[in-house]
Amino acid sequence: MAIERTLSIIKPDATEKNVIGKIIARFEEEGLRPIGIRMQHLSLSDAQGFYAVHSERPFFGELVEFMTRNPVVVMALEGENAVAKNREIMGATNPADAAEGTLRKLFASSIGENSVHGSDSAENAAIEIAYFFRSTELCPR
Ligand code: IDP
Ligand code: MG
Repeated sequence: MAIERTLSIIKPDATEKNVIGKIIARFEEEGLRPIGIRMQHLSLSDAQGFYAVHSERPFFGELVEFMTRNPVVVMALEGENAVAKNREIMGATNPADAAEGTLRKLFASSIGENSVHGSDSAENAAIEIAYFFRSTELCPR
């Protein structure tokens, strides 16, 4: 297994529930280290740009509205197999399908308001990390 990086976002439903610390602690416990972290209230264009790949989907408007409703926490996580590990910790997109103990099972309320984002490949992780962080804002160990 290789040391990878992935982009994590703690979404507005989770910052509203005041569980930022619980989510970050879970990543740390599972061996993922935050190497860049910022709280940010996304603008409409920030959210539209980040989710551009979903722009033709019927839920796009709802998704952008949700993601701009309140601040998020954007994080670059580093660790062994970080992309797959983060997806495993997050659980399935729909919390109804998410495994016990996953972040989405614990905190998410619906398929849309599902508490966390995680990159789906190392290639997309690099693109997504660069969307939110300059290289000088990352502090790898
Ligand atoms: P993922 O976050 O598990 O990778 P994607 O299919 O990439 O899931 O969808 C991106 C985000 O769009 C989801 O996390 C969720 O917030 C939202 N989303 C996905 N499907 C639906 C839906 O059917 N209704 C409303 N929102 C959705
Ligand atoms: Mg996705």
